[in-house]
Amino acid sequence: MKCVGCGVELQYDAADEVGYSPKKEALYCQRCFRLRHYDDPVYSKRFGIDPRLVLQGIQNQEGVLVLVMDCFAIEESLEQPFLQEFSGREILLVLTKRDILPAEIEEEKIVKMVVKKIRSKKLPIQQVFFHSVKLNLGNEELINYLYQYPLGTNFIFMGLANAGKSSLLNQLLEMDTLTASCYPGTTLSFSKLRKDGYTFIDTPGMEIRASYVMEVSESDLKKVLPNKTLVARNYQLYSPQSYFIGALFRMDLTPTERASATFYFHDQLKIHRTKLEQANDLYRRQKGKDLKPCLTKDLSEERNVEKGKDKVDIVLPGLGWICLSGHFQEIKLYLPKGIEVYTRKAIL
Ligand SMILES: Nc1nc2c(ncn2[C@@H]2O[C@H](COP(=O)(O)OP(=O)(O)OP(=O)(O)O)[C@@H](O)[C@H]2O)c(=O)[nH]1
Ligand SMILES: [Mg+2]
Repeated sequence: MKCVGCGVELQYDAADEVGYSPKKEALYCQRCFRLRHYDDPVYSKRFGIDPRLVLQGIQNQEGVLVLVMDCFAIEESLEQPFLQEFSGREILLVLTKRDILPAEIEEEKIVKMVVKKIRSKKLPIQQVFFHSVKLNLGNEELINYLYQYPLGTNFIFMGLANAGKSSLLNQLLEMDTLTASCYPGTTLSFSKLRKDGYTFIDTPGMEIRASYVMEVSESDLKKVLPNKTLVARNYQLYSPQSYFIGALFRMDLTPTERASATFYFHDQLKIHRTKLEQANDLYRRQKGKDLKPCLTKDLSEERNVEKGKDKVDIVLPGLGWICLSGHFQEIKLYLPKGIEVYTRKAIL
C-alpha cells in the first residue's frame, strides 16, 4: 500500500523511517499527515531522493512528459543537467506560480526567453502554458490540451523540487489528495492518478543545484521563498553603497552617475543598505542579528558583474532578483559557496 500523499510505500514498524504510519488503515504516512495538518516537515528530504532512480523511473514510463517549471525560477531550472536526459522526447512545458511574478510582466517576453534557452539545449518543447494555483489560472487551457491526446495516455509531471507539480495536479484533477508543501522533497515516490480515461503521474522533484532553496534552513524557508506577488523595492544611488539581503547576499555598487537598484524578493526579507566602507563591519557585527536569515556559510565568493547601458537583472535562485539601471564603475557580488547567480536582460 502506498501513501496517497507522497507515493512512498507505507510501513508500520520503523517510526523513524519514511513511509511510517501508526495505523494500518491510514491512507497517508505520518510525515504527510503532519505536513498537511501542522505544516511540520518531520525530517528533511531535500537531498534524500536519489535523482538517478527518479530519472530512470521517468524514462521507463511511456507517455507525454509535462515539464513543470516555477516561472519565478526559469534561469536555474534551465541550467539543470537532468534536462539533457530527455532530448528527443515530446515535452509540454508548464510555467507555474504565475501569481508570484508581477502582473505587468509580459508573458510573451518570458516565453521567448524560455524557448530560446530550450532550443539551445535541443529539447523539443511542443507547447508552453502558464499556470497559477492561487489565481486558478491556466487550468482549463492545459486540461483541454491534454484531453486531445488519445484516451489511455500517461502524462508524467516532472521537474525540480518545489516547482509546484503536486499542487498543479491537485488543481488539475480537482482534488486535494497529493501532499504539497514549501519544503523541497515533499513527494517521495511516483503516484498514479486516473481521471477521465487518462493517467496522471506525480513524481519526486529533482534536486535544485546551486540554489538558496537547498541552503536556507527548513525553519527559514517560509520567510524567504516568495509566496505571493513580488512587490518592487526601489533604491536610488548617488554614491558607492552596499546592500545586504539578510545575511544571504551582499552587493556593492559604485555608480558613475545616478543609478537605481530595484529588489524583487519576499516582502519579509530585509534589505539593508549601508555605505560601502561600512559594509565589512556591518556584516561582522550583525550577521545573524540584524542581518538574517543567514546560512552556516559565509559570503566568501566574490563575483564582478559587467553591465552595459541596458537594464539588467541579477537573479538569486530561489529568492528573487535585482534590477539594476544606470551606469556603474563596479558591481560586485558576495555569495555563499555553492550558490550560482544569473544575469539576464531586465524583464521589467
Ligand atoms: N504562490 C504560489 N505558490 C504555489 C503555486 N503552486 C504551488 N505553490 C507553492 O509551491 C510550493 C511547492 O509546491 P508543491 O506542489 O509541493 O511542489 P512540488 O513540485 O510537488 O515539490 P516536490 O514534491 O518537493 O518536488 C508550496 O509551498 C506550494 O504552496 C502557485 O501557483 N502559486
Ligand atoms: Mg510534489
